[in-house]
Amino acid sequence: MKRALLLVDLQNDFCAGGALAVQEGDSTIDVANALISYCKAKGDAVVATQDWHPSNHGSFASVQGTEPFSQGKLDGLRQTWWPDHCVQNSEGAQLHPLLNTPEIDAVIQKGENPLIDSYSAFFDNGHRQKTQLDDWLYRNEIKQLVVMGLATDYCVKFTVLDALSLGYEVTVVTDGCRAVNLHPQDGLRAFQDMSAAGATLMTLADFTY
Ligand code: VGL
Ligand code: ZN
Repeated sequence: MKRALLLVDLQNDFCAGGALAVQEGDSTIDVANALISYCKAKGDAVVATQDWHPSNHGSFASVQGTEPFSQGKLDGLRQTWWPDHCVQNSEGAQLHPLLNTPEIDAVIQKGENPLIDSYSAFFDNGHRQKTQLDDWLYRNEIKQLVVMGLATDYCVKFTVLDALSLGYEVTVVTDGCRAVNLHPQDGLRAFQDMSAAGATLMTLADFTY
């Protein structure tokens, strides 16, 4: 059965010095590069996602005139207001410079609609619109996903939950993920939620040794 490595939002803004830096975000890049080598040698596809917001995105606290990391509602859905991040074509939106990008077969962008946020790489947060990811995987006959990236408690979690509900077999590489942790245990709880929904949790070492 065909498999893809799915690298979630390994972008500058989620790494050190970025607008929405996740603690130890950069440490995921070595894990990603090791998995890229491993997966490519096995014939797997490698897909990366990019959070890709217009500068007027409705999830930005600056757009709403609110404090970053406070909560509100966007298009009827509960929303955390974020610092401006991953603005289309900005440096912060680029994939991390140390990521082995030449090995990436497809880049899927999400979060372009200013009226709704999009944590999952498959759908916006209201499940109103699909990205190109599911179609790309279908065209390439891929039914198994190995997922890692940023951030555990947002884009990784919702990508994995959607993948499971779409019928993919999903493995999450835990040491390739880091969390925002607005609340201290959010990352851990996200792993529990993904596992409870049917994902297999592994580490890089489980793959390579
Ligand atoms: C993300 C918050 C806002 C993520 C994206 O990639 O996990 N988190 N936008
Ligand atoms: Zn975002």
